[in-house]
Amino acid sequence: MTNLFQELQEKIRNNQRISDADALALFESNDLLAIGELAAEVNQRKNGNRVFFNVNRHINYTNICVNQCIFCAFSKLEGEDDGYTLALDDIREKAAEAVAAGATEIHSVGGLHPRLPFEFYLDMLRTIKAVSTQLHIKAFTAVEIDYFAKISRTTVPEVINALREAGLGSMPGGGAEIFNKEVRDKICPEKISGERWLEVTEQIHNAGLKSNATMLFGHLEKYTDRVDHMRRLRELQDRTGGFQSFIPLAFQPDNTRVLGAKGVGGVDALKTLAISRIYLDNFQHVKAYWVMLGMKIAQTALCFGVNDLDGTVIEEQIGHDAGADSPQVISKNRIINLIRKAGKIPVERDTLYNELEEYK
Ligand code: V47
Ligand code: SF4
Repeated sequence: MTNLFQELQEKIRNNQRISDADALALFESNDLLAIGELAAEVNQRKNGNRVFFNVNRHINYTNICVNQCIFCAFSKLEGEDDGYTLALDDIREKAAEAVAAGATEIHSVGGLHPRLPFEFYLDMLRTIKAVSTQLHIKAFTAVEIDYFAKISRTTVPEVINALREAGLGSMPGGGAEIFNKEVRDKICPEKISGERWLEVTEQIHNAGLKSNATMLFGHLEKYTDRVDHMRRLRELQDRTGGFQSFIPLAFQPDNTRVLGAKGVGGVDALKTLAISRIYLDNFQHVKAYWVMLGMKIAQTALCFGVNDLDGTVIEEQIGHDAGADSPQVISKNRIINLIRKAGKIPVERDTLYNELEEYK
């Protein structure tokens, strides 16, 4: 074991934080197994041998978006072929399908539509809740919240209150991308800044809602940008404690306008997941989102510090439009088997990490 790994192991065993320089040194190391071993130790202390998943369904209500992020193969401009907006009846049907499939969560995000009024989103939440009050709605990101405040000419706290009253339960972690301005200006120039994403997220947490945090990696960013991104999340989490899980999203390059990006290899994916587990000591959960990683890397990640596999998903569009070759849906049994075959104990959770069933 080299000095770096010995030093970091000591820090971890003494419950000390690793520094930005430590995280950068890990990114620059090629010793994937040593990185994985450290991450697995951190995760073992935090979460033992148990791995969470949930039964959920995605509903992407519209792909029409005023932003045109160059990494996004999902969005369309209004009037373009393949642009769509779901009617409330479609949303009701999808929510009913989800209930029939045993889902406990609806995960719903979409484009920033130029003409839909704020009332549409409130109606959407009410429609889903009318199907089943038991369904937890995890919807919208700081990007949408900021947009809703603009289109309804009100404040972020008022938007959050109205959404909550209509049935919003918590929020997913999208829209974070990479906070560094130089990279962000290249990959999503029209999107709110990293600083604004963090500010809105702080308001979301202060209003008592939990959310997740993502990091889009494998495009134009450098290792230093990844460390900077995680540092800002760790600082915010110190202030609010409102993040549930960290989700590194492996960039899918097909049908996007990111020139020269080839996609994320297995080594980089595992390394990034593992380093995030070691660095983000104040996040309880690190999630391997199988849609972007593929099933085999997501399963392998369970030996590299990851303790959550997201869910059954059903009808994912954002990653698949960009060439993700994972399935559209996986069954609960398949997730349970994947976790068992990694030598771990599958635990079905709800969105807020209440345990529903442990599959010994
Ligand atoms: O914000 C867009 C990303 C995100 C691409 O919180 C892409 O539980 C890869 O945030 N390649 C949406 N990624 C997905 C998301 C998410 C997913 C699963 C669980 C949770 C959670 C959140 O997808 C966007 C953007 O960062 N994205 N295009 C692409 N080509
Ligand atoms: Fe619009 Fe989101 Fe796609 Fe950006 S990532 S173009 S904000 S849908």
